Amino acid sequence: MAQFEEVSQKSAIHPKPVGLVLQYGTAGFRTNSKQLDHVMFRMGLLATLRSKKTKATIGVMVTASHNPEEDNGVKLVDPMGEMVTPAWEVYATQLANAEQEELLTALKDVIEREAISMAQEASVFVGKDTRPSSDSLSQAVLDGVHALGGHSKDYGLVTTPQLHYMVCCQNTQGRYGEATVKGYYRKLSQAFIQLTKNVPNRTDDQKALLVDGANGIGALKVCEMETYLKNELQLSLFNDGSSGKLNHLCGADYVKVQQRAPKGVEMTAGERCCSYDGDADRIVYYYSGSAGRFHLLDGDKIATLISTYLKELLTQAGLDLQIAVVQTAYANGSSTQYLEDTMKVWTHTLLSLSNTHMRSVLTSPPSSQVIVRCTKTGVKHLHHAAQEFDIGVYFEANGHGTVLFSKAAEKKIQKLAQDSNTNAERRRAALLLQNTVNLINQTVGDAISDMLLIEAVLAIRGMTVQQWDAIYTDLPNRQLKVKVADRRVIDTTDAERRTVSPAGLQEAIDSLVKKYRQARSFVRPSGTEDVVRVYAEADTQESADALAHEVSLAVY
Ligand code: NG1
Ligand code: ZN
Repeated sequence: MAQFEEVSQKSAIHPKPVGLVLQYGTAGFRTNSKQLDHVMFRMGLLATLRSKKTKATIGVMVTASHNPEEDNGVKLVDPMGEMVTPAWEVYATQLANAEQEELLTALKDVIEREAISMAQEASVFVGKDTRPSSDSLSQAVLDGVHALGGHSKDYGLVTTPQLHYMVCCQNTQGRYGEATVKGYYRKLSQAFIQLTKNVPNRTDDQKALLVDGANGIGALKVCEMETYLKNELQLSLFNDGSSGKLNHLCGADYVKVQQRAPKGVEMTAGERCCSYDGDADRIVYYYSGSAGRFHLLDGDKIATLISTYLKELLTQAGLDLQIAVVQTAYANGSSTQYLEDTMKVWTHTLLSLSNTHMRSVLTSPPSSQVIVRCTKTGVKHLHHAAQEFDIGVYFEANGHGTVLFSKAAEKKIQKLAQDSNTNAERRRAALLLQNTVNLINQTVGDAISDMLLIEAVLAIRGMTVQQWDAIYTDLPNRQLKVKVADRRVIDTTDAERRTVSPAGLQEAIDSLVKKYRQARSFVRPSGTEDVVRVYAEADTQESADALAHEVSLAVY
């Protein structure tokens, strides 16, 4: 067939280094950019097949997120803007690792197994981050799409969540928004302005925010967005990519793991600051406290802030919707405890404090607790778990996350917001909820959208960053990376909180943990780097550091 001839010819321009084996990991393929040309071409092919199979537009994002500038990577985006379904991750790995002469067989194998009609049209959206290698690598993706006769739209430089958003908009015929970067800015900024416009006496200080753009795509895009925000948020941008290297001594991953401020951000005591990662799907906040002490507000603190805000609005609106927070093993023990225990008490307190008028409008008392779930690392797992609830707030501790609303929940909120017979307080809460839904990029974690949401919540609740930080106190913790000969010998269970192999490792960890107070530790092989990650927390920083160190020695 002519189509396959074209694939043969074009694949010769994107040859696979013999013997190279790569894995579709936690977030797609990721390695040194020099090893990825053939993978990109083949992901263009696979995205085209996925599009034919789903009869929908598929996304391909060229990025290696928080990895060093020399690396690159690629991830596929499914029709609703979510991560590609696991079965196709397997195909991705098979296709990427097929030797040059086996490529057509591997491709035909996918076509056959999925019973794909090759006559079906295909459409693929492509985006890339600011890495020097992203230009040629995204071109390789486009070559793959065209080799199989697919249509493509090249969005060029966009954040990962922007590309997810475009795919979702396209496949919902605009119901989610307009599939353009401007449409994205308009939707989010309108929602933000609606949310904050009635907040009384917002001072310039309260509107000010320092942003570390990680020298990446997020810096570029937040600059483009700023005019749409009409001074309702005043951003001071650092690490904007004009001189520094991507993710080098800056960005969300650096700040979270090193627990220190990024290079180049001039912060004064008490100022709110945030850092994006290299493709702007993660965000963390921080500030400098008294005596210059660094305070981090990570994904767990973000999830807590957002879920308590939503819970409060649901109570005020009298909407009985179930709300869950989904975390991973990396969630700080204090955050889990706060959500499981304190939130219950908090909701009861709120109910008993509410005025009689408010209580009388509650059709049924809202469920009193926020449900907390733990999944394996990787947004796809959290996203999936969050879909089971009316409202699912999911965040990895590293700041990667978003909020999902079920269709039924969105409808209830919308109905109440439009009901002119309802009383003013309930309606106000419903309108706030409606604008909150519009502000959130539900397809995937989004640093810009999350930033706007956090800023809106702080403004509405009249909270300072210090008050937010004081909701609970993090247990001191430490994350370490350990290089081992083969990280895959480590196998885990219980949402990665325990190891099942190699034999004896879990017992060794258990006995080390027993030596410390309020301690917890686990290890797991990274899905994005060739390392084993070690996590430890305990009552003091010294204990957390010592435990992490001892556990790393047990991993060797
Ligand atoms: P790995 O390398 O599998 O730990 C890291 C992050 C994940 C996720 C992915 C994708 C940690 C501990 N792990 O995965 O949470 O964000 O990268 O970016 O932060
Ligand atoms: Zn990222």
